[in-house]
Amino acid sequence: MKIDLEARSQEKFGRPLAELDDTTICTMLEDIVREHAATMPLNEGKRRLYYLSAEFLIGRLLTNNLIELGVYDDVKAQLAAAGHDLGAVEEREVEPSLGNGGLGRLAACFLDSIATLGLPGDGVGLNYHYGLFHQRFVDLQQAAEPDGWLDRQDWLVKDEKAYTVEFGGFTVKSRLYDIDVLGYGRTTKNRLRLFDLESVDDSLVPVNSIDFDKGELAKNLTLFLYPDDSDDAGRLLRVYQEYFMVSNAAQLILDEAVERGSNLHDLPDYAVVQINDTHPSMVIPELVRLLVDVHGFEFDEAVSVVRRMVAYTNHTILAEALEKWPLESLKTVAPRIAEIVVKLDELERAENGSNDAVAIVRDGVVHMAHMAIHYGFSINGVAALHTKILEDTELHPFYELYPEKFSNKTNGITFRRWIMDANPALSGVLDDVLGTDWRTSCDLSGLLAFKDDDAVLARLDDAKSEAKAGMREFLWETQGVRIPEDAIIDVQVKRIHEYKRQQMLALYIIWKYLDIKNGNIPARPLTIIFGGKAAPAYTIAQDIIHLILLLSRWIAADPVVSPHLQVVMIENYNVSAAERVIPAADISEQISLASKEASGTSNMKFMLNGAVTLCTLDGANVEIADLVGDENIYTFGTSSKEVERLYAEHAYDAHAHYLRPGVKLLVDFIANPAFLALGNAERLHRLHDDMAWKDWFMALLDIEEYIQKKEQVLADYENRDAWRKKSLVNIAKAGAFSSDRTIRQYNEDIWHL
Ligand code: GLG
Repeated sequence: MKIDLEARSQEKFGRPLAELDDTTICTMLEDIVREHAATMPLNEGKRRLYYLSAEFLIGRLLTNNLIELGVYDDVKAQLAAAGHDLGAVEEREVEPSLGNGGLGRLAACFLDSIATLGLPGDGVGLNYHYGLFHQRFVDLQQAAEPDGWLDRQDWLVKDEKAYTVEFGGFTVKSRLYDIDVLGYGRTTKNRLRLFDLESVDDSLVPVNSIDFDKGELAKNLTLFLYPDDSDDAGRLLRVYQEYFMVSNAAQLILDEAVERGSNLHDLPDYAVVQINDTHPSMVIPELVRLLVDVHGFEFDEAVSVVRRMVAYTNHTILAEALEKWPLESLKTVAPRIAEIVVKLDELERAENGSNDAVAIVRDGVVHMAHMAIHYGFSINGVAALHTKILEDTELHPFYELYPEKFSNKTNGITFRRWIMDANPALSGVLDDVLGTDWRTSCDLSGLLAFKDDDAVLARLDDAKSEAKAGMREFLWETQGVRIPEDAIIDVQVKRIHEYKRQQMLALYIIWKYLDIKNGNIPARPLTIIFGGKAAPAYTIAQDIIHLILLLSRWIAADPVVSPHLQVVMIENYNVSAAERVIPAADISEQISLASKEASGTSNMKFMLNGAVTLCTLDGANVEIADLVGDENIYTFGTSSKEVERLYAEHAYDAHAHYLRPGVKLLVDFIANPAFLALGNAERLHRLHDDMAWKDWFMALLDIEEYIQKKEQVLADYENRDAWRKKSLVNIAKAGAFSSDRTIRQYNEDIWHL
């Protein structure tokens, strides 16, 4: 593709490029890319993949698309010649708010890889007008505000397809919007299909508040991702949303299959559906419903068709995320779906001998994951350890029934965004050292040959410094925070959740603070960076944010400690912020309680960008540790086997751990009088007591070993030569975590596109 920005500027605005402002240029570039993408044909193939997901955390698209189209450098040069900086232009784009955490970002990386491999496959989800929420910090606490991204975006294109969705008692019409998904170096494309409500009403949402009228269903279904589910109205709204999503998706799938020549009896030859976690699992009864009620299939045949085209990915073993809906709710939302679910349950009981442990409907509750496993042909976990836990414990009865359905697909990340886009300095070094093949092969192992090459190590080090400078600028401009140039950058960015144990890193900060107070001055400053949102209804997670913000302020105000220790919490952490902070990190904090983090994907992004991992042996950390070897990673903590035993035998005694002198000192610091005076006493007491008495995710079990390990990491950092080698090995081994690899595996084992 050829772009002439000067000509475009004259033609559109009658002015030279030099005179346009950044926002205008940004929109102009988006228009150029969107118009070009509109002319690109879709990836073709008899069978098409539909990746159904409640979330697609796609991030800004402009830079990424320019890279995919191979015109990034040219555009940058044309802008520079006219006195503009593409970096500043990129900052004008508003990040779409269609996702939440790892699951949504994984879906986005997958779309990129599916398109890059030229496979025919679309994402299908919802067009949330206010996204999850926009996080602000007010009085050292999280405030959640509507994220009005939609007004200012330029990528959605209206599709002519539209459907009717029938709920119990009322009917709504949908609208479909598409975002073109380009692949690296490809001339064909896929799409992200986002359904919206025709009768949606943005004005239901007050300014600055995410509380809205949950009753007005025909107007509110697509306003927010994961509306507060702490009460019945909120939970019911989620079921309505999910049914709206899958009913539209199922109608689209049948429609397009017929267009491609299917007679629907052969539907599995034309479509395969990947259910991303349980949110879209009602697509199973919905497909059955459409085949039976609209297309005249016998129930048994409809079930047999659906069974051959639906696959399910499990992303967590946390009970709170394995959805269970009251059958009564389904009856309210979609009575016919409730009927079909009951029939599916009866059929399953007849086939498998009515075993309550694997039942779909039990005591009036519908177990969505169970339905997806019985009526899908494939179930996969997202890292080797996670899949093993599914097979051996969490889903063991299912594994006994259907061992052939189970497989592992270790997660991956797209190198286009997480290195080419996010870290141009490092990409440049890799181009020079390895040639540009790595950009498509994602094989970085050639770097290992340069492990003892001073020049290459120095260049990698320069790239790290450049990334750090970019991050410093970003945090200064967005939050007014200054980070010392020589600081070690230690980062934990992810959703705030007790199992991820941000509270344990907070305890380390308290320890370090006291240690410096005691006169142990570190060799160089340490900057600890957090980022992440807490679900508005998740009180303890909010309390953890409060503690972090309080520590940040407290330490910054202490003249003895602040030159050596700094705590920063990124406000409204999102993909754009991740692209700034991950390339700059020296230490990657992956400290979840073993067995609880299914995979993690930030661990892979940090590694790819040369950070060294400090971790428990959880999720994909286990695979990272195997790849890089003991000398290039720091592991600690109770093993997942032992953690499982402690839970099973109710053998973890939080209070006994709290009472250990070194530990009590740290936990009690949370509720020290000065903190109580400066912060929110209720939050601090609650968090303190929770840790002292409950500590469900066993932070106190691992805290001492964690502190020791971290001190070792900091000491080792001072051996600059050895550290640079560790960093190089981490980059070199990261090829295993390219999402291209993951998608090839999905395609070979499950989709067969
Ligand atoms: C989940 C898990 C993560 C996982 C991600 C993608 O908690 O460990 O990496 O999905 O599979 N809810 C999530 O973000």
